[in-house]
Amino acid sequence: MWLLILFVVIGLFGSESFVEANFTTNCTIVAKGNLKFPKKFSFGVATSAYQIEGGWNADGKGISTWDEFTHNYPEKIKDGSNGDSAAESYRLFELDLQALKQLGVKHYRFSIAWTRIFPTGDIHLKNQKGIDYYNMVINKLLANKIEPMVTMYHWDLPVGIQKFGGFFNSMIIDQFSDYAEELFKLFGDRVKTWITFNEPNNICKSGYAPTLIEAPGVGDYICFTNVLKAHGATYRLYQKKFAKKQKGKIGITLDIWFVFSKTNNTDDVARAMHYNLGLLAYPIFSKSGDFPPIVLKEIEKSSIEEGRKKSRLPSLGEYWTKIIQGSGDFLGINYYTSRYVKPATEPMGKNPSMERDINVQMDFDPNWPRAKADWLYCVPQGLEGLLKYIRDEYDNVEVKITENGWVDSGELNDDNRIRYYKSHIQAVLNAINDGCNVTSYSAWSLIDNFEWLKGYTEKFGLYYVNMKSNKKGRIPKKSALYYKKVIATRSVPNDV
Ligand code: PNW
Repeated sequence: MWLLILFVVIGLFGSESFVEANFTTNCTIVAKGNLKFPKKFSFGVATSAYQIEGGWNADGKGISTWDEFTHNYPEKIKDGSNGDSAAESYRLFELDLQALKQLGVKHYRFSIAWTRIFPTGDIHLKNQKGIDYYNMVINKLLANKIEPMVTMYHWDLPVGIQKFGGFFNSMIIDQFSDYAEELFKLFGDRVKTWITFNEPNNICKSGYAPTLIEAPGVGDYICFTNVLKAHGATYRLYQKKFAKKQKGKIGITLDIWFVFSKTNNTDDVARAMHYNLGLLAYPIFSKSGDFPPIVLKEIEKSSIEEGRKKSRLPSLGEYWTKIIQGSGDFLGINYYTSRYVKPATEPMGKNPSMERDINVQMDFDPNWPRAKADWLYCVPQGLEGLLKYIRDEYDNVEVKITENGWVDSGELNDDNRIRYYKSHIQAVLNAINDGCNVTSYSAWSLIDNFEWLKGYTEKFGLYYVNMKSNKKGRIPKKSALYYKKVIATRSVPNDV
């Protein structure tokens, strides 16, 4: 009997069912200024290789950490699934292309699977079939006037590289920049927008880097440092050997929840932003370089108090500070949601950990409508706030929104996704009207795909894909037609 009651309670309040706050009033934002996006503004969509391609061992592809992780630990994925076939974009790119054309996008952000081109990760062994695949993708996009925006690394590390320690070993600096150099040689004549890393935060901190050893407060900082060095080295290499001829732009994509303070305490907001965005953005985009001074100072102090000889987050040093400072032509931003912050009353998280170092409480507003994922609330004013923060803090650097999207169970009649897009695209337009240097927007995602630890239980696509069928047709959801209208009119139609 008690068990039954427990099940009913879990059923009612478990993560699957939740009270949807009022969308029509709380997922909106007021339009300010010009109602049309500038002519040059580029609308597109984004995907990543492991999440859509399938063909996990097709045509000589090597094994990545995600192949290994999902095969060895299916119980860690919500539905026990994996990306072995996913939406089969490796076999069915033509279907993606039709969807892209139907939407009328100006660019397509996709990622290259390192193991498709270099099966072991090392550049001495090249897989021509993998190269052929990405040549085909790039050429077909260009033939249809769709610009390729290429992410070099979206979490699928070759196991051959992981064997050396992956991002814990500074060898990754050469391993990554060697790989990047090959990509410039192979595709740089046609690809003009490169993103080195997608969300180092997730690479270094969470279950999204499944094979990394957990060592919070130490390992994550080593990983950040190596990512920054690999990024900086790659940028310099491009400038030295390719920029003059290829004339492309190189950036990095960072994920960030914007934060508000209920008491309007600007110090709380500034501290949280220096840790959550600044750790990676400040070394690249600030005038002084290196990690934010407040972060360096606070972590050094805690480290000494913990009885260590030196800081868990050492300065990047003169040599690397110089290489990394200014090593971005644009800042890629993945924005999904926001939080309220206030200083913690009790020490947060494990000792040591980044959570303990930041030591702020994160809260949400019960009025914010929640998506199927327990972390995603609709907060469009957070996107506008974030863009203005970047404008003021980082000298109005060029920003490309590289991801933004809403998760549900995959319904075709997805009015809530439309409401989310409508308000967030309006937030971008408001920010542009207020002088923010935002030049492009990529909706996440073109098609339903493998949502990492959530498998196929959470869907972000503008197009529905029946993962069980062999045909895997792409069916436009209502939101795809809405986004098509946004692109065609360069405005924010009032459909919902
Ligand atoms: C991004 N969070 O990851 C990734 O770049 C995509 O591959 C992914 O499918 C998409 O967002 C949706 O999840 C994130 O918890 C994962 O805040 C988690 C968070 C943010 C971004």
